[in-house]
Amino acid sequence: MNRTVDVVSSSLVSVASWGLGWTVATRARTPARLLELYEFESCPFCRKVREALTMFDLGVMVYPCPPGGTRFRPRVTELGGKAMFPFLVDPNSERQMYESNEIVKYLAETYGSGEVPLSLRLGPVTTMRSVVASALRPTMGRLRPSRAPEKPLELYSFEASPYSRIVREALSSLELPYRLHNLGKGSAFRSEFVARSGKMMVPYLVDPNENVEMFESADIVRYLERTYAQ
Ligand SMILES: N[C@@H](CCC(=O)N[C@@H](CS)C(=O)NCC(=O)O)C(=O)O
Repeated sequence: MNRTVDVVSSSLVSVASWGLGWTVATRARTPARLLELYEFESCPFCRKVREALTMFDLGVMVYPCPPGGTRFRPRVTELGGKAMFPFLVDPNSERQMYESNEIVKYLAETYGSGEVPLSLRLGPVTTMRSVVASALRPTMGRLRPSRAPEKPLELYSFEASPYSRIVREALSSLELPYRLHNLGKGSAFRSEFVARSGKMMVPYLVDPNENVEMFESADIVRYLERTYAQ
């Protein structure tokens, strides 16, 4: 896709999503063990959970499960009994769950203030604007054959960042697992990130397999394709 069209349409997704996942609403307590989310980038229900994660300032381990994917989808069926996404695993409480609204409520009650932000509890309205947002980039994040990395990658991002979305789509389509560090506006983790990377800009990819750390979405996507696509 032409780069300008790519960035403009990704920005439109953020607008259509009401900009949710731009700022931290209420900082949650950081779980002792990392939460695990099985999802895919274009899924509107998964987006609601990712928005909540940025709004609660929570990181998560992402296992991408694009339609037709074979790397992590079977694990979801094994654990939960069906291939439906999003699927959250909390190793702290040993809870596992489907249903985006249930997951958001669980996160708010277990790690946050107990309250789900109003914008995420408008029922069908909350869901419909996410469905519309997904329709703006229908072909992005489709499954592509890839080689699995030995160690998971790491991505510094926040949900509404148009440039980060382009990278998340690539990670999703290549089924590359990654630790997602959410750095919404107001995140408690921004200063730590700046100390590591030198400036506050996302996306920022860390690949411990190749000792690579980089900014710039276009460069990151090119790197992922060159290194992992088959
Ligand atoms: N009510 C569920 C709906 C979840 C749902 O329908 N997810 C779709 C993806 S957007 C799904 O899992 N489809 C089956 C598949 O992808 O194989 C929720 O809010 O989590």
